[in-house]
Amino acid sequence: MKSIEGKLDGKGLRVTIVAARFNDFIVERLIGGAVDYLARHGCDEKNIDLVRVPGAFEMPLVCKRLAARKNCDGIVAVGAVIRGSTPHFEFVANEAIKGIAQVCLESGIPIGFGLLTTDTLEQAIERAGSKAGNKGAEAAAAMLETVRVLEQIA
Ligand code: INI
Repeated sequence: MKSIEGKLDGKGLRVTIVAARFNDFIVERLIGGAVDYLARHGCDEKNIDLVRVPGAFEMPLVCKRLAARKNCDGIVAVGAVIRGSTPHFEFVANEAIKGIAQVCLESGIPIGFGLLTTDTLEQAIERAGSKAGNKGAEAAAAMLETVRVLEQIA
């Protein structure tokens, strides 16, 4: 059986993190998780750019523009949509999820999906570096692995 796997190796990769400013308190921790993960997996911090956008709704458009420029190997999108304080939670979350998936498929650039969608602030805190891990780091790992898998599938 031939098995193809992507190494979690960020050496030589150029990565852009797209971060929503909404729920900044949570998102800063997701950014920190992503940068820490990338740095610990060989990515030179000089090759990591950070682009801030107002909220999750704006993430797909900015990811689309970044992907079209073709000067990064992968994108990590981080943000937090929290139902408790968001009457239009479903709309914002759904548009962000759909849009990012579409950009990813159309551009062929791997996008690590680090958008938290939670019912409460407490759940968001849990996923932003406390007891349920750090979704920013997980998204960075997924992006790295996907970049390396795609390299092997010509
Ligand atoms: N954006 C978020 O990233 N998270 C949220 O929880 C949120 N809430 O609560 O509404 C949110 N709204 C802003 C939205 O993403 C846009 O920036 C705004 O509608 C302007 O287009």
